Amino acid sequence: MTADDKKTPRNTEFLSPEVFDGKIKIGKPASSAGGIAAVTSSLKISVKQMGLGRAVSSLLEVNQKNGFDCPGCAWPDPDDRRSMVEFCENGAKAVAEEATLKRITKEFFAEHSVVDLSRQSDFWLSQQGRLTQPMFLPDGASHYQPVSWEKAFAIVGGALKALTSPNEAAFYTSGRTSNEAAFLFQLFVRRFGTNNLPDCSNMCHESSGYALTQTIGSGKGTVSLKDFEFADCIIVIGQNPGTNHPRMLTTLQQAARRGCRIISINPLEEAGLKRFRHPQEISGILGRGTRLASHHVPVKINGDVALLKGIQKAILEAFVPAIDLEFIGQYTEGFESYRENMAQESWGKIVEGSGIPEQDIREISEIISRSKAMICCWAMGLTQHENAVANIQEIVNLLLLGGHFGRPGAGACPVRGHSNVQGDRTMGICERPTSRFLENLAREFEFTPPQEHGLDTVETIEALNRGAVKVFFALGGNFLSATPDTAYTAQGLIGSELTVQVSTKLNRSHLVTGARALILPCLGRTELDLQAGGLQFVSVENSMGVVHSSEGRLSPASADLLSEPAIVAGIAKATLGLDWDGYVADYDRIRDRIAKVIPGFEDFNARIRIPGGFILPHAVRDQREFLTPSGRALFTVHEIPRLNLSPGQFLLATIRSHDQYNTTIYGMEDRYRGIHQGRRVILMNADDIFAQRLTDGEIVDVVSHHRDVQRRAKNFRIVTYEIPRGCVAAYFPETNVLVPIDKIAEGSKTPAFKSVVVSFERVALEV
Ligand SMILES: Nc1nc2c(c(=O)[nH]1)N[C@H]1C(S)=C(S)[C@@H](COP(=O)(O)OP(=O)(O)OC[C@H]3O[C@@H](n4cnc5c(=O)[nH]c(N)nc54)[C@H](O)[C@@H]3O)O[C@H]1N2
Ligand SMILES: Nc1nc2c(c(=O)[nH]1)N[C@H]1C(S)=C(S)[C@@H](COP(=O)(O)OP(=O)(O)OC[C@H]3O[C@@H](n4cnc5c(=O)[nH]c(N)nc54)[C@H](O)[C@@H]3O)O[C@H]1N2
Ligand SMILES: [Mo]
Repeated sequence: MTADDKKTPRNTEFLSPEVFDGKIKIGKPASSAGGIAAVTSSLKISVKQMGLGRAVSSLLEVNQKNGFDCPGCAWPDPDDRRSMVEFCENGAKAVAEEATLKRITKEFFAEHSVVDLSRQSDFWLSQQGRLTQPMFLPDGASHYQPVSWEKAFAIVGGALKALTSPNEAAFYTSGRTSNEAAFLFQLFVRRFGTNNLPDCSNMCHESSGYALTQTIGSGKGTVSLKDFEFADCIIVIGQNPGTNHPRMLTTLQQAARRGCRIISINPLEEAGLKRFRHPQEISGILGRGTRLASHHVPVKINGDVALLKGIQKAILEAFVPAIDLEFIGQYTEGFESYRENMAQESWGKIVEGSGIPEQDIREISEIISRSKAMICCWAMGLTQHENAVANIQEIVNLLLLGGHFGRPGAGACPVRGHSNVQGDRTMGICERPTSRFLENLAREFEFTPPQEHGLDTVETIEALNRGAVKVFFALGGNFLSATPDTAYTAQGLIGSELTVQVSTKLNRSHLVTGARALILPCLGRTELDLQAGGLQFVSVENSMGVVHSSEGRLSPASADLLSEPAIVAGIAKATLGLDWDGYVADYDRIRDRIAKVIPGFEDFNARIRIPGGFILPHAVRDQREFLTPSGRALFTVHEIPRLNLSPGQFLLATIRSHDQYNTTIYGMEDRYRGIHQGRRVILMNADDIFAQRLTDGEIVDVVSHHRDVQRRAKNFRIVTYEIPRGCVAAYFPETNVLVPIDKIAEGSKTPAFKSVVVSFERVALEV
């Protein structure tokens, strides 16, 4: 510790080191995904983190029927064809990240001050290994200090009890949390007296849930994995499965081999949608692999409403037999005004808004109009814009037009991110709970839950900045780095009294804290969870509503870790005097209560023990029943958004590289896009680079513009890339400083992470 550290005002200095990475190398984007490189890349990371033996044994357990659920993504597991190793490169990396043999001990925290740590890159922080014991940062201290669990709980309980109102605390959840932990967590928070339950979903698929609930009466996707075997057309829009849901490529490969048409709609032609070389097939290793997308549509960033309207207009103009008038008459409403609006929409605006020529749009609409069973898959490319809800409702319109709901091989498929983000919502992690949910909770637990809606993620940041939230508690995640407007979020967190992070790995949210801070290290999903009642398993819900068990197999990273349910119970006891020891001893007891509160979970403990689990009921999928107020699905009308860019301004989409898991950076490679050994890049069209008098390789600062406020991120290298003109892409979380806190989606309030208006300023690089 230096004298200097003691004087430095804690936390404020580094939100992320903004130094240019001089080692960066740019190659050609890949023409296929998978292949042997996928195996070698994941093995390299796995062996580096865990050594060979542990690498092999842990990978054998992923997504097996009696093993643990992969923490990588929420794509479902096939029922019948689970090969011995359901291999997935990025799943393997996610496991390696958690099962690493590296450890962060109290000596580490004694050696490094918080300010020192905040000077390190996210990659460095991610590489330090697993957190092993609870740590406390007292007011004014420069270093974290060890603390007992009991003392840690007392600190949290004390701070919560001292608040004037329960609404002065906010409780964030990230989507790896199990159903059991999530259920206890929301129960504790509501018994404490608030609905302030922001979650990562607010930044993720909130727009999907909102848009779907309004139009089809359910917020979840309407397909199961089986449907992919019957689809004759699959649209993948605003999603990069090759990196973020690699197991989906196997599903797409099987579909492509059957002759199913796959249409990719994305400003970038991602390698994962071009060809797939299955690493478990000989032809995948030696051959060229399977062609996946038969058509790629390079839509402009946020050009999707325009494009989808164009496709529908063309279908309405030319392919009347393709329109399922019977379905429309029987199950929907709003068709006439929708049709009228489509008829009036101008091709000029459609082509300008989407960046796609009329001819190409007509070609795509012809394929779609021939489909008898179509699935639309989407992810963040649609959900993170101001008009995100409109994006998704145009998908719903397109599906309604052909009657693609409640029919085998057809439906809406929002592809979820975090492996249990959907389950956490089902368990009641939601700042706007339904009154039905609250009634069930009240009946089962005999208390009066708060009725008033709570704060979502963006509102929490604003409340922190107003001083209205004083205690911030996070069950997982990395709130500081994952949220928009990093500097503003930091300011809010720094102004609070106490920040608490339940975590497995070190991240920047441990370094930008309230006056006091706690790190509470927990078991990860890969680890044995031994409680008084014996070994425990947990449950999760995948992207298609299948609930199944997940049981860790590796020895815990440290003897001092607690499970998430145990941590929640500890805090409930310290705050409200609740005795939840029985729940912690035996998670069956939590599941018994879930069964009584949440529809679809009847007989939970028996059904969760069936290998592969059980599927939750879904009115649209199972009965073609639309639970909207009118009982009908809704056609909706949306204007094509106007982009309003000034000269020199571009629309920036902030995206994931191949070597990261959200804010956790596994490595510096984005192999499929040809970006090596660096992350501070701006992918830009060659003609735009020329027109801006920039050059490839030049270093620029990126400045974002919103409502007269400018935000800046320093030192990015310009990279020539196939991307529509006027559009640029760069990685998150480095660019989160640029995302305006007050640019959010209408309805869902999701930050517009994929629609940031930016310009560039040349930098004279000091070498
Ligand atoms: N390995 C790995 N797996 C992950 C994650 C991870 O970080 N790493 N994250 C998990 C999480 S939480 C999530 S939510 C998912 C995210 O999965 P994705 O949604 O696939 O992730 P993103 O990288 O945000 O990119 C989305 C895609 O949208 C495209 N896009 C950008 N703007 C637009 C637009 O305006 N229109 C259209 N049509 N496309 C656009 C981008 O080019 C990109 O290909 O993945 C999950 N799985
Ligand atoms: N610019 C930009 N910003 C974005 C996005 C974007 O596309 N662009 N995407 C948004 C999306 S889709 C999402 S979902 C959010 C993600 O936001 P978060 O979920 O908050 O962030 P993560 O990076 O996934 O969280 C990583 C941390 O979780 C902890 N962790 C890992 N496993 C466990 C576990 O089992 N238990 C506990 N308690 N902790 C664990 C580790 O300590 C790790 O450091 O980011 C959002 N932010
Ligand atoms: Mo996400």
